[in-house]
Amino acid sequence: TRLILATRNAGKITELKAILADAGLTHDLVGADAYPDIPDVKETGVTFAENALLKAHALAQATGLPAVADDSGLCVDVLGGAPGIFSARWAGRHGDDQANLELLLAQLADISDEHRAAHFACAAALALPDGTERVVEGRLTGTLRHTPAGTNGFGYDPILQPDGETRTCAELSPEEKNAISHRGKAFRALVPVVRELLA
Ligand code: ITT
Repeated sequence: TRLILATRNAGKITELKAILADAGLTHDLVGADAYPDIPDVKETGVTFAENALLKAHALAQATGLPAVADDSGLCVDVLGGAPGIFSARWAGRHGDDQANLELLLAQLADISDEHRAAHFACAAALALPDGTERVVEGRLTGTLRHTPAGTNGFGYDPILQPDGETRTCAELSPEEKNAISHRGKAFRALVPVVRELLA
C-alpha cells in the first residue's frame, strides 16, 4: 500500500525513504512533490508536534491515503530554543538554507564554545483518512561550530556537531547521520505504530 510522505523538502524525503526502508517498512513511499496540486498547509501550530499533525492530516484528507509528516528544526539553548519551529524561515524566505545558516552564525558570533549547545528536534506524525493520528519525537544534541563544514545533508547540518563526534552532521555519511539523528529516532519509533494501524 501507498504511504504519503507529507513533505516537499527534498532533504527530508531522501532521509525518510532510507530510514523507513531500513526499518523494514515495505510500503510504497511517495513524497508530496508527487501531488503538486495539493496546496501547502499553513503551519499555525506552536510546537513541532502540532505542525507535523497539521501536515499529515492535510495530505491524508486530500489524498484519501495514510500520510506521515515531519516537522523539525534547530533549537539553540542560548537563544531560548530559537529558531525552533521557525528554522525553515529564520532569515525570512522559506527554505533558504544558506541564508538561515549564515544569519544564525552571525547571531552567535560572540558566543563562546562552552555556550553553543543546541539540538535538532523532529516530530514524526501519522494521520489516516479517518482522522486517526499519532505523533512521536526524537532529538539529536550537540554544539554549534563557528564555521560550516561538510557538504552532506541539508539545512543546518554543516554547523551542528553531535555530542561525541568530531565531525559535523554534514561530514557524516547519510547512514551515519540517520543512525543518530532526530529524524531517525522519531521515524524508527513511528514504524511499529504504522505497522499496527496499517496492518
Ligand atoms: P515541509 O514543511 O514541506 O516538510 P520544511 O523545510 O518547511 O518542509 P520544516 O518547517 O519542518 O520543513 O522546517 C525544518 C527546517 O529545519 C529545515 O528547513 C532545516 O533548515 C531545519 N532542519 C530540520 N531537520 C534538519 C536536519 O536533519 N539537518 C539540518 N537542518 C534541519
